[in-house]
Amino acid sequence: MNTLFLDALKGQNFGRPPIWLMRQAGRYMPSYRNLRRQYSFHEMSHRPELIVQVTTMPIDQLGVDAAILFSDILLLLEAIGADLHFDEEKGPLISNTVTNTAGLHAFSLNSIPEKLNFLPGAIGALKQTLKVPLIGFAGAPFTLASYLIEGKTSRDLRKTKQWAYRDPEGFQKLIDLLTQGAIDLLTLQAHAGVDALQLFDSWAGGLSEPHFIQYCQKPLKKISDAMRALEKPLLFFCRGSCGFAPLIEKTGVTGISLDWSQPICRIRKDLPGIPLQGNLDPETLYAPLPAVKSAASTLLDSMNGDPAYIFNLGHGILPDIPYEAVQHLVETVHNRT
Ligand code: 1CP
Repeated sequence: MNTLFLDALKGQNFGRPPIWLMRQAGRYMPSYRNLRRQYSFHEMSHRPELIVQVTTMPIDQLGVDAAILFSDILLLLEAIGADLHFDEEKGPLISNTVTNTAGLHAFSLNSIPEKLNFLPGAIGALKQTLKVPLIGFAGAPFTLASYLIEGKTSRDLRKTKQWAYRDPEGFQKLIDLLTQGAIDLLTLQAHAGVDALQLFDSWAGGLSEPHFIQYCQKPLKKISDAMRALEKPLLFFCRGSCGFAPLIEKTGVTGISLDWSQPICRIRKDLPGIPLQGNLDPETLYAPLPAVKSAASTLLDSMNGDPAYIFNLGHGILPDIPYEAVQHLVETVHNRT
């Protein structure tokens, strides 16, 4: 078993830094695109044998040091009652959006175990074959709320923020529901055997500080306490995590996954000890291969010898990134001694 990733999460990695990549199983991989010609994304994320096949692709083909369960943060919304559809062009769409507290009655956490009953089997099968740790994940309440309210990926989160400002009490009810939903999903994955967890609050970077505290930091503290009780390490990612890092650290979460807006060594100076993951700009991978290597080496040099450092991008791999660039990146990190 390759334990570099779990060692770094304990602050005790004295070897080279581990590398895994957010969205490492996806459309930039030729083998993923081939399989996707045969199956819809819905089928691929619901059939255990396909989940296992896709989760292991980046391990077998790239040799990354951790696997992340092939799934999507929006499956939780589907499991609690959202009418979710992945459109080939427009991305995820939800038709029964919620705009006020009266609409919350349509959603129930009770259906999670039944609707996601395919996950424990897929996780169990993965644990039998993988030689690297398996990461489970969930979307954080604010980001999930944004999909339930906007019905799609939104750049400005207008309806979401309008609700939060107009009716804070009602909006809090939605956040509370989704906080418990995230805890239920992470607990299900923990019981099924994942080694670590990551919470994605992708769109929380657009919040004011008081709203970040209320709708991101406080729920994260609850979720982090629940995962500590289960003794599972939990990483937290949001766009804007560099700026909000001190608030994130206060929650007691195991580690922080940083976006690329600041040098990671600067965050390290302010937050000694806590595991830090990141934070190469994902678009670096469009550069010629020698430039990819040089950017990765600069980042590695800046964190040289840090026992709590995990190499990753500052956000997910984009679908049209050249596969060779990702191969080159992984080799660059692996060749560190
Ligand atoms: O067409 C296809 O083949 C589907 C594309 C796809 C894939 C490969 C979607 C639809 N989801 C996924 C997998 C996925 N999503 C993973 C898998 C594990 C991994 O390899 O990392 C994970 C962790 C996610 C998480 C996710 N989904 C987030 C949070 C992380 C992030 O990148 O910010 C969000 C916001 C989503 C929503 C989502 N799902 C899919 C799309 C196209 C979108 C819209 C947002 C986007 O494009 O990033």
